[in-house]
Amino acid sequence: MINKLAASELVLNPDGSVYHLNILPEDLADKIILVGDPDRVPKVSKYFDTVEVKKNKREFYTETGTLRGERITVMSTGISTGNIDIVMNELDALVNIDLKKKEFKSEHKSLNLFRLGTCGSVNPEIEVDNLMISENVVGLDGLLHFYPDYHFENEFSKNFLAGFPYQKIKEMLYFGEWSKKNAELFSDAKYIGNTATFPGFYAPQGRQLRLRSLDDQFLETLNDLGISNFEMETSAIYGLSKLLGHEATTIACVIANRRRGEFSADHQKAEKMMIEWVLERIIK
Ligand code: R1P
Ligand code: URA
Repeated sequence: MINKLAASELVLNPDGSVYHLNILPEDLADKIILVGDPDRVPKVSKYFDTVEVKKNKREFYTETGTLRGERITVMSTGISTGNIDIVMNELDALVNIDLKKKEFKSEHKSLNLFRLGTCGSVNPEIEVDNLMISENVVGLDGLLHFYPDYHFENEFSKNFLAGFPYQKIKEMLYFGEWSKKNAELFSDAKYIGNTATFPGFYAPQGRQLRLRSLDDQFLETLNDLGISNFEMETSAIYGLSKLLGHEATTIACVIANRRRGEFSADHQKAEKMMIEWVLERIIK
């Protein structure tokens, strides 16, 4: 195995920080909250007792501090699995690669990742402004096919593939699941379900403004195959966590019910409830 990484492969800033996240190894806690929206970062860190690091570049905003004596990081990823590819690889490099020597470390460190996102439900029974934990995920974004060592299947994935009718898209599907180690933290969640991650918000999620999407039954078909909700990051977070040896769980507030055509009347309130609910459970 090649162990010394070229400057073009592991790209660093002049201060030695990783290229996009713009942080150094000491800026990162082992427990990390990932949020899509950069504006959600201070909404999380306002609950911290101390904040020692505040850094940013592009859409990647990081704050690290302590809560009830435990070190914790909150970081924004921006939208979509393309960004998650950057976030996951650079987070892993920060803990598992010696950035000065550009060599892999002999000891592996596992990070504990919690995505706090928003999502749209495709089950008419799932009420907006409640929380959904992603137990299984199907990726329709294709990212993990660029990592040939990735393979994941379970009962959910087998049943989903057997029933999936869109032949052109079937080839790009891949699957993942939540961190079983963290599952008990969230056992009292209102909804624990199966998430579909898409490479877009409009036609990929069946929305039609001036352009048509695949078909008018898209939401119903996916719901019949066991999907509860749609969003744009979890497949890559779960897939890359499995490959790199990290624990990951997605918690999202349902802000849209796509089958009923409803959108949250106050999604800021739902977001606040999610942040408090998660912090209560991940830091005792
Ligand atoms: C789309 O509006 C964005 O919202 C959801 C989707 O996954 C996508 O990133 O998550 P966040 O609220 O975390 O960004
Ligand atoms: N985020 C998404 O990706 N889709 C929705 O419908 C709502 C939030």
